[in-house]
Amino acid sequence: MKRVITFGTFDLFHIGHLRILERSKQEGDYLIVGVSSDELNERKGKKAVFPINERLEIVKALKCVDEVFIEDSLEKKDDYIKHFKADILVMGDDWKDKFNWVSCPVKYLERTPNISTTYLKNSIAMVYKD
Ligand code: C2G
Repeated sequence: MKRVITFGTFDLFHIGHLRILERSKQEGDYLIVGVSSDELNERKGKKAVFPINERLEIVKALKCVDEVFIEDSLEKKDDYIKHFKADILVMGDDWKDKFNWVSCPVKYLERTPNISTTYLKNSIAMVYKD
């Protein structure tokens, strides 16, 4: 059984998130997803709208996802890979070559165009400004 691992914040869950998780699952048989903690987001200079327990619950409920955990640190990627015995790491290509140092093969998948959490936040702010 091939075990796939991927990571993300998955805030304001959208179609780009769903597609990368479904395509990650297609790389193997069992999909493990690390969801970034609120503290990790803050360190990355981002603030999630939905708190970690809700983002975790949404991702866990998806048919293509087998297991979830909280990602505390970007530097611990290889520890997570070893702990969950992952055979491959899959990330969107906005992270291209950023995680080539890990101990398993890495595949960067093309992002879904024209959608992102930042775009959603800006659209909502514009449409509902009054
Ligand atoms: N994604 C995508 N298409 C989009 C938007 C996002 O394929 N239109 C992918 C990203 O490439 C990433 C995943 O969805 O692989 C999650 O994206 P984010 O929630 O933005 O996660 P990020 O902040 O990049 O956190 O350890 C790495 C981090 O935890 C990743």
